[in-house]
Amino acid sequence: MTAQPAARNSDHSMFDPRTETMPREALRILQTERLSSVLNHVYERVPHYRKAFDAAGVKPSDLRTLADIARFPFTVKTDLRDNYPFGLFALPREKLIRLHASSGTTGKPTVVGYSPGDLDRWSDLMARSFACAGAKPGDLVHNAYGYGLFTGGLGAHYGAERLGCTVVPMSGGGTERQVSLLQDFGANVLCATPSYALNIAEVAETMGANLQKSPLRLGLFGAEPWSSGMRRDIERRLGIQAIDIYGLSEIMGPGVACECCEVQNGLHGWEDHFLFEVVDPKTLQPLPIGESGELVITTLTKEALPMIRYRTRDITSLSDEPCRCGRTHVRIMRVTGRDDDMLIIRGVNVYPSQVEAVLVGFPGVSPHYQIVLTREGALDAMTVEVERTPDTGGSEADIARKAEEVRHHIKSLIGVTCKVVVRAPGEVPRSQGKAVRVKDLRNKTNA
Ligand code: DLL
Repeated sequence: MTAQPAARNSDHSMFDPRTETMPREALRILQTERLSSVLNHVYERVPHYRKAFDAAGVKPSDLRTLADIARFPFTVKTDLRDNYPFGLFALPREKLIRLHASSGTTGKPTVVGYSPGDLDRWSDLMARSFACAGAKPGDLVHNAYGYGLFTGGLGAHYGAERLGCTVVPMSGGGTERQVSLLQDFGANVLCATPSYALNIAEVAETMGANLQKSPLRLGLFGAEPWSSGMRRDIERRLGIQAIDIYGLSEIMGPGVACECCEVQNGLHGWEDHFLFEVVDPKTLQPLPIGESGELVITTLTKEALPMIRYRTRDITSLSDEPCRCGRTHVRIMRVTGRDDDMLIIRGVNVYPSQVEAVLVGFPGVSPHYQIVLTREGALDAMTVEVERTPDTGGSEADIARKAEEVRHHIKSLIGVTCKVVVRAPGEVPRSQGKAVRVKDLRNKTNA
């Protein structure tokens, strides 16, 4: 292999500089080798994949170049549910040392499992992500991701330890206590969902705790979509740099991709362990790099639960433009929503993140919101519940004026007609983990 180019910042901030700056051609060769091996692994060990490959008329040996991946079938969430709980595992359950699960809104949970090697690689990739975000060995990491079946808590925990940080395993909830310990311990790094980070910032303000003056300088936020307005708000209120981190349990958990603190424009997806594609969500045909569509991921090194062409439902695009940080791995642009989050209100397609983008920074309203869907006759109707800031007037006339301003803004920027309800400060439910942005009452309301 040719010599690796020196990375601009290899002196301090990369966890694995050699791999993170690998020339793209070398990465492609590595991916092809690993892909071929994982296709063989699942064909031999997982009846579901053998059946699916046979039905599609492909064999692992048909893979000659990376582009041949397009001949292989997709995997979807229902494949995991249909094989509940352990049917897609490529190793006997006794060889696994950890299970996680995501609850989902309907039916059985999705169960995922890890071999010792899988956990080791996950810790490395999370350590890589922490370092990419700007964390350093010796930092004190306050981890407010939920511990338990959710992958956020333990994923961040082991990654931060692997980097050499001191971890405070807080989990979510008990927000006053979180604020006190953030201050008392002098945390440098906060891990949380963005909506919970905002909740922490707000509680700190009401407690009179000035986190902006504390040693806190960095946040790794993910597990739900968030807008750039929300990022600015969190950065201002906590006095930190807020970094976007992405992942999903079916693929590993957090740490599949992470923004670099140098550029913060797209999340480096770790291509030595994952193959990323973007496909048209309707035709399922691969799209050229740069075009927006559904992200599809194949794991290249997972032993217990390899995933072949997993349809994430997340909408994004890829960029292979060189990044100033020196990392060569592809960038996954900010995930603004899932295709199954899309609402169709009177014929207009709306993502909750678009509503958020209108609300964050809007004068007189706080960035807490909820979208309530109801049915009016044959049509879906959307009510946006926002909250006035404590310094905004609460008279009937003030509230009516604010509601009209917000309604008008949503109509002119997103093109959708909705009702707006302005609530008093503190009335919109606060998040402790993943925020519930949409309350769907359509089956309960039919005028
Ligand atoms: O949310 C893993 C995670 C934990 C990622 C902590 C980042 C930080 P799941 O519960 O399986 O796993 O949910 C995965 O959450 O398909 C996206 O729709 C969404 N998601 C995750 N990260 C982001 C992000 C974890 N940075 C699903 N931006 C994914 C937007 C995200 N959406």
